[in-house]
Amino acid sequence: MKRTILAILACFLFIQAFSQSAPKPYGPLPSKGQLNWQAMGMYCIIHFGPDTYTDKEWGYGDEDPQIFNPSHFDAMQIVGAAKAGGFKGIIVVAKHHDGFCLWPTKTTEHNISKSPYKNGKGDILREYREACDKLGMQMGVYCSPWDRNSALYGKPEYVTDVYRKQLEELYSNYGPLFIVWHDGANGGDGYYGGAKEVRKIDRSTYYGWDITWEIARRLQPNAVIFGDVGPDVRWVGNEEGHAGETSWATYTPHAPEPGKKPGNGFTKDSEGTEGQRDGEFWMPAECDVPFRPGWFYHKAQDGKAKSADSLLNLYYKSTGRGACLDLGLEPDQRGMLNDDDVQKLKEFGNMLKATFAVNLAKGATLKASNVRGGNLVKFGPAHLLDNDRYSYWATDDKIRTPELILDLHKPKSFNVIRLRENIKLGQRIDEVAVDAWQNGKWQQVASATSIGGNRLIRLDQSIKTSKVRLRVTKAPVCIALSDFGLFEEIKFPPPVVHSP
Ligand code: FUL
Repeated sequence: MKRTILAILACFLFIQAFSQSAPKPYGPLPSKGQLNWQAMGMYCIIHFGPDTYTDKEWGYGDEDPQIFNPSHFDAMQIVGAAKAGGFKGIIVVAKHHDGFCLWPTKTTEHNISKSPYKNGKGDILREYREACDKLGMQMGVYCSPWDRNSALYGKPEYVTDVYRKQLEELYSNYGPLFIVWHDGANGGDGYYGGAKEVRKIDRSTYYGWDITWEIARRLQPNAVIFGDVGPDVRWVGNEEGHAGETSWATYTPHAPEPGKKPGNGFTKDSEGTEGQRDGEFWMPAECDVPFRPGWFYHKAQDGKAKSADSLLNLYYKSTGRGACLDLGLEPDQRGMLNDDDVQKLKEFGNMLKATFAVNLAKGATLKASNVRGGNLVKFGPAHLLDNDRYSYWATDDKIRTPELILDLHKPKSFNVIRLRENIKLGQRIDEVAVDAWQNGKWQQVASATSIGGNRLIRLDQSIKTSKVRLRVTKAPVCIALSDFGLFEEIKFPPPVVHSP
């Protein structure tokens, strides 16, 4: 009899442990491509083309292809430097506004096959692809919608016979892409096949974005589509590399003129900085910023690339606010990154690696005020420390503001706190506060809003404590938190440069 009761009890406990259902997802949810993008956190965009040789930022479109002649183009050096910086991928600017295509396209004569590079047999996209594959980096492309070289620009044929065909070539021939990037700069003066005039387009309708995006969906189903209007990743609204202190992953783009459909280059840009809590779409922000002052290389800007420290600062304000950092790299006329740039990238990468190598919360004893269904195996707080973005601590449906105490067993010093939600279940947490046990009582040391896929809180100074408390102070539903981390920033002294 006793045995039967025990067996029933064991059965009951077993069923309870594995039958508790997961929290219902909340709001818009990320796609597979968006999950990959979120986990990347940082990548680079590389501007290299006729502007590199004319010292311009926006080529007029009349540049002679003969000027494009890098003596030492080295995709491995460029992608390798990005990798050493901790970046997970690169976006190749395959065509900028000047219309010059860095791959041998069938859509226009204005392309690399008309340049002296490799006697007209070169293909920069192919070289980047090979380097990315060798180095385990992801690749994306940017093909400027605005084309100041094309005689057809402004007519419907430009979109149907040139631009969309270029996208088809890029999406078909260069392997799997993690992102396709669309810019908002559109229309204005240009060469336009010799017409040399101003051409204005209706930014709301000209590119037929819904149809244009279908090409990416068909040929690159796992790529995210970036633009002012997403639809997968939104522009943050500035080119300084930072998101808002509060930055929601959800967003509804609005046109600046009432009654019109928003388009790239035709949104209320500033709304991208914070997004909206009740935004209609899962569309987190990308923060783009050039490494040097310009997007293209200019000799006069040698030595002016951002320091490792300022990159770190931007990292907290972008990646640390649930966005991705997109850093512009500028190869020079040889087709390589300048030594000073390479060195700064490396320093930044080393700092990140060293800082985030050890989660000081590991090994802590965790006490949660509530665990969903009492089911520690499935929803317990231990999941916060397992480095898995999708295993998580969840609470009962009614519990929206739980607490967690971490006993670190001995005093530890940290100045960065990391929180991540399991975003497969949506962005659920509005606000949190963190307390440290100091002089026999809890002392609030930090607070943050809009948690999402990655939230880093950098404290003004390090704190030494043996006990930490996390309080979720506002959430519309029960929580699904996947990560809690404590880190101590590690900086290296600048390396000694030996002159030859
Ligand atoms: C901008 C462009 O106009 C710049 O030249 C650069 O390509 C940057 C990434 O996007 O809007």
